[in-house]
Parts: sequence; C-alpha cells; structure tokens
Amino acid sequence: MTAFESALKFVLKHEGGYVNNPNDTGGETNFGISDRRDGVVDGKADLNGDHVPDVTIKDLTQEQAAIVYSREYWTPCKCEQLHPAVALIRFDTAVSIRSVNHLFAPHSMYLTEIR
Ligand SMILES: [Ca+2]
Repeated sequence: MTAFESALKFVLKHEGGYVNNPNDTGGETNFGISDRRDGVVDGKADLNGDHVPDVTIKDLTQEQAAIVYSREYWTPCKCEQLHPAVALIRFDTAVSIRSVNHLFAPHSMYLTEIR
C-alpha cells in the first residue's frame, strides 16, 4: 500500500459514503466529495479538474474519489516529499479544512519550508 493509499484510507473513515442532506450546503456528497466542490450544483463531480462534470455524485466510486483527493490535496500539499506519517497529518488537515492554500499561507506554522 502506498503512502497515499494509506492516508486516503484513514481520511475516508471519517468522510463516509453517500449522503444527500437538504440542510447540507455542499449538496450531495460521496466519499467526502460534494456536488458543490466543483463550483456547479448539478449532481455531478469533476474528476480531472477540466471543469467538465464526469460522474454523478451518487455513482462516484472510491477510486474516482481518490483521483480528486490526489489532485486537490495530496499533490498540492507535496505529501510525496514527506515522511508518510507527516504526509498523513498534512493531507488529513488539508482535507479537514478543505484548503491547501491555508497550509502554505505566510502566517502558517505548518511546515512551510517544503514549498
Ligand atoms: Ca457539481
């Protein structure tokens, strides 16, 4: 199992499966991937970042969710350059706060030397 696979397994324990709660501002969500995350509430997710919806949220597989997590969190956080334990912390934090940029902000104390 790669460091990414291990970290994703950890994160997905908390992200859960498909939910469609009308009180959730993110809309439909599956494996923590919300409909709204791609900027368009259309019941679909953009897997490769080309702004074209690729799959319905309800039909999103764990493997497809992994594509999104890798592209939006693991790679931008440069987790491959870190010890797997540190990579897990950084990855989980980025997913939890739904932001990579905040981790690298000038005021952040979060391992900014790896930029
Ligand atoms: Ca969408």
